[in-house]
Amino acid sequence: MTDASEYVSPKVWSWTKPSGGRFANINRPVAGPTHEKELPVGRHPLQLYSLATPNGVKVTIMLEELLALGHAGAEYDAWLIDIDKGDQFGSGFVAINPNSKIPALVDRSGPKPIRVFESGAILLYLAEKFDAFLPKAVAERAECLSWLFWQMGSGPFVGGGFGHFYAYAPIKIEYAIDRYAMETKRLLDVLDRRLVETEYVAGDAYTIADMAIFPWYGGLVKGWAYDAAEFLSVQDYKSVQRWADLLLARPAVQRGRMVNRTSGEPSSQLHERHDASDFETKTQDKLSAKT
Ligand SMILES: N[C@@H](CCC(=O)N[C@@H](CS)C(=O)NCC(=O)O)C(=O)O
Repeated sequence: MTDASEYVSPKVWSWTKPSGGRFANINRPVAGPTHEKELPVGRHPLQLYSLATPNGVKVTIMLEELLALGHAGAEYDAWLIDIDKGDQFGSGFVAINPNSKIPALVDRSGPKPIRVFESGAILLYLAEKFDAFLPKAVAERAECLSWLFWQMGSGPFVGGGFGHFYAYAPIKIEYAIDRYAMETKRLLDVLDRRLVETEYVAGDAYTIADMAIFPWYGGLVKGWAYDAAEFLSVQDYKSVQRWADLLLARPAVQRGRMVNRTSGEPSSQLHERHDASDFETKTQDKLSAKT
């Protein structure tokens, strides 16, 4: 591995060697499918292809919240896309998300299937379809969308920046860790100051902005992300902690966090969800007890 201080960039970059680190086997500089693979389709109107990363969990929380509100049309099949194995590069997945990243949703309730990719677009699509978790009044709606897009814009600094260089990169680069730790702490402070003023991110009501922000920043303050709780002094963000506890107390949030989860306590892992009863009968602890 070249020492960071010795690297001199060539005139033209080319893909000559694996980049190393946690995602070396899936990182590549081109788009498009690597292999033919159809996606499975279940019996429900909504088909979700995902994994329980922070971006995936946003959508399963929303779907569980919609079902908890009584929207039967939000019934869904959640299929597992294993990004470490390259499932996101199968032809069927690329056809519904040309960007090859989870989550991706197909709405099959109408005459023609509708594909939706990008977690923020999926939250907005579902909120509009079911008229839920998105304020109608202009000012409140603008606030909700502002925070939703704040998360979408800032997420890569937390995940691709801080998380990557602190936890996954094959070498520790002080400059990169400093830069992204500083930005991640600044973002936590932005959120903390907002949550001193309001109960939920967009105001008095629980909205898709909370669902988008919770898996990322709630995950950071609860110590679920990158083993970085101490490093980032997450106990200092008291209002983010208060808000994360408020969301964690919601049964739909608890269920949403379990769907497509492949790590952690076996009782918290529901690899695929095809029926509401799966939470009772198909978590990994129950499945391995049967074998
Ligand atoms: N902006 C996208 C980001 C999605 C994303 O980064 N997904 C990651 C997992 S959290 C992924 O699928 N990575 C696979 C890859 O990069 O090949 C969204 O919010 O939907």
